Amino acid sequence: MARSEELFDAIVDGKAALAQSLVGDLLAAGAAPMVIISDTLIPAMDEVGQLFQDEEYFVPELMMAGRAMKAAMEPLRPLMVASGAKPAGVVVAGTVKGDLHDIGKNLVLSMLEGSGFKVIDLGTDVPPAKFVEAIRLNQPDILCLSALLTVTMLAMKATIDAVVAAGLRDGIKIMVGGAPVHEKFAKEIGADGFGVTATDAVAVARSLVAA
Ligand code: B12
Repeated sequence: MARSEELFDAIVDGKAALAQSLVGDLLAAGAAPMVIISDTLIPAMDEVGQLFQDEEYFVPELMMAGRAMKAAMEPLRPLMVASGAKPAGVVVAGTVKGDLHDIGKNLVLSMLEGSGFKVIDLGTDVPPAKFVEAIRLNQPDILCLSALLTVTMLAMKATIDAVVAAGLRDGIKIMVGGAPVHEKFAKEIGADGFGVTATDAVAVARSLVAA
């Protein structure tokens, strides 16, 4: 499917209701959820990021585009879950403390769910202690951490340190990602896996469970 220009513009212009109804139209016309995401929604958010960087957009426009992206994802999420195969593992996930960005994290989690993982989403701005508590409670195979701000990358390390201090590190694999995160950093903070995209997240999660 080529990019839907209407949907692209609806996201960039922050029109949540329109974006959601256009997604409904595309689904009704037979478009695959993942194709809508990869061909239109992600490029639209990239465009929003560029406009922000070029100082054509400011925080209110970012917020509106973020809301439109969330609204567009709503009808897609259950479909991605439904297309999943048998359970592949349990994942506890969240955006780390101080960071409110969740669009990429939600995309990663939708892809993981769609690939058969059971996902426990702790949301955004999650303090290390809350991750530790969720690991104790749910005994997941994987802890998945997302960060979009350079400053909150440090909270990834604090989270991993807290998991180690709680004596839970041996029983779990840790995967990190988000735009500013890179492989060298992931290794330095003691993560087991790192990915750039939501598609990577699935491949990395599968390999961590298999290891
Ligand atoms: C939308 C947005 C917002 C929205 C967030 C809405 C929401 N509910 O998420 C709002 C308006 C709230 C916001 C606020 C801020 N933002 Co902002 N935001 C963005 C923007 C435009 C898009 C982010 C996004 O959703 N991208 C689309 C998704 C699909 O991509 P993604 O998040 O990168 O996720 C993908 C990968 O990274 C990966 N991934 C993500 N997590 C994980 C985890 C794992 C394990 C793996 C494997 C992969 C993975 O998979 C995803 C899909 O492929 C970016 C610019 C950009 N182009 O990235 C700036 C950006 C991230 N924001 C930025 C800034 C500075 C801020 C603010 C500080 C602005 C301000 N002055 O107030 C605040 C901070 C608030 C806070 N405490 O978190 C900067 C960060 C700079 C930096 N390096 O630190 C950016 C880069 C903009 C810029 N160019 O300056 N923002």
